[in-house]
Amino acid sequence: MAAVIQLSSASSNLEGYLNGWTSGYSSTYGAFWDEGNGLVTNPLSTTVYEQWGNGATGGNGIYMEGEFQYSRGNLTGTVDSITLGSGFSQSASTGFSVSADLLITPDSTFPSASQDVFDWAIYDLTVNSSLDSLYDYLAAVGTEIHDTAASDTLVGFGGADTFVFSSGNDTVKAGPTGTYGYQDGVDALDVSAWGVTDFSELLISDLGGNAFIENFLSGDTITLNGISSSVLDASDFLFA
Ligand SMILES: [Ca+2]
Ligand SMILES: [Ca+2]
Repeated sequence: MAAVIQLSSASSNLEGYLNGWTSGYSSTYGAFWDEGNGLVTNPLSTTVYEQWGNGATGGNGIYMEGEFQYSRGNLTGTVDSITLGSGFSQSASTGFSVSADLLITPDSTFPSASQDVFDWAIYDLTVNSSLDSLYDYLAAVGTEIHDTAASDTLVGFGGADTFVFSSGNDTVKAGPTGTYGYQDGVDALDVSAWGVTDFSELLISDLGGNAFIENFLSGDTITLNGISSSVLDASDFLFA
């Protein structure tokens, strides 16, 4: 299992997006929400909440949806989605809202019954206004990162990432501390949407110290920053 990350036009440059989101985010210590109780800042361990959100009104914010309980720093239950965006708002009647810039679908292993990396991610967002522990969580579970049809800048994390390319001239590189570029032997490159069925159909070269992968039929490309093309072989790719 892995967390699934979907970029949008707003987060197409994921490196720039994560830096900008962090600088425009300030924790208001967050709140839980469910339809029956509205917004709750001191959650009860006996209540199942449907949302948790954090951010200053009108600024960058985050909220998650699912069915979860919270007690003494320990979130349990299921989280279905995590959304990062701008224009944060909260309402007792309808819960939280942000522009849906970056959508993360968590894997099913977290949050677990005990305190875990997912809880630290919430803690870091709340106490330090930081995504650092969310990056640690994404490293722990691995990710599937889906690009947009345009040209994107993707960043990975410390675990096994599968970068899924649709089209465009995309780049994979390290972003903020705790994010990573392509890690050979750890990460995978999914070019199945290109319609490429075999390694020999890819044109691979070195360009300015980066590995450069071309689909010469469509003109779609992938640049792996700081990677030598010599390390790439069929085992690094997922084909159609
Ligand atoms: Ca990785
Ligand atoms: Ca793309």
